[in-house]
Amino acid sequence: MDILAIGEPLIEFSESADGKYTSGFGGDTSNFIIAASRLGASVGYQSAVGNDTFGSKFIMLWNKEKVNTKLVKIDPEHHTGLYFISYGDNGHEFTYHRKGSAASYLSENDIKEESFMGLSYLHISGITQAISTESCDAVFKAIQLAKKHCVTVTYDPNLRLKLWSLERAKAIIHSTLSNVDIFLPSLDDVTHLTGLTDPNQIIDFYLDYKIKMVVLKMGKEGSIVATSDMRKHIPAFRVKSIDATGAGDTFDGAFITRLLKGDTPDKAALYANAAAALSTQGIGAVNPIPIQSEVEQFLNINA
Ligand code: KDG
Repeated sequence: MDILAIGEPLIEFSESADGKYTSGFGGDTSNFIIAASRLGASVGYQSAVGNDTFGSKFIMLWNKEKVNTKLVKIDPEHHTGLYFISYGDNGHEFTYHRKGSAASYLSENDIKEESFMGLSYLHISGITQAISTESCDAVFKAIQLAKKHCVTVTYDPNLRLKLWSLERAKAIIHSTLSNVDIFLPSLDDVTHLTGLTDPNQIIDFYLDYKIKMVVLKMGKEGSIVATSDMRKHIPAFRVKSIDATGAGDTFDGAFITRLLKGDTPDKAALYANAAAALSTQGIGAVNPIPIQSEVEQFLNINA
């Protein structure tokens, strides 16, 4: 397995113009791992779902998407989480029904050393740390084992202030960074976390944590890839966007997959910008995630 992600999947209900809701799939780490698989990586997911209809739908989805589910628990006592996406003047807004969900009961005991042997990348997220103290501890244990087995740790803070306070988020996210190799935040998230607005100052701030690579996602402004001796701005692609839900997760999945395939960081970021742009052309998180040939075709025409 190339990449393992740990986190919570959420059944999605997305509002249409007529006020009706369409069901789909979401959950940042699940979106991420599906993107990586669609773009050519060999992937696995560690999570828990309820013994309910929504849990079964996720298992079917991951099987179809070639995501290894060996580490997905079916929890008979807790439900699969869900969320609603509503659209307003400021883009999308999420309403969660996830408290007490199966994935929020993931704990340190679920994280086993053998999962990290022979693995290339571990992808984790601030959302997995925010949903419960048990799953936050599980993330820290996973990072510790990843480090022990020389697995590259990639981290998206995915700051969701409906799940935890800014103070707690700052404390946990910033203490996670000392063991992170590749940090993939959105500009919006790190503006909240640092109080800074200038992308270069934000990058300097995070490179001081001795993170090997910071990849700043700036939506329509593209992305910046930075290491201690390189910094490059990669412009975004212009597309007709409908819904940006999951675009950051698609970017992360595409970026890591391309690094795995041997791309340089700036080439991987160009590819990830394209994949993320394409993922905004449909409603919801998972449906519009592109496959490899769609990204390649788009790059042939637009790059
Ligand atoms: O990045 C998109 C996710 O935020 C969405 O799918 C729902 O996982 C989700 C969350 O916790 O917000």
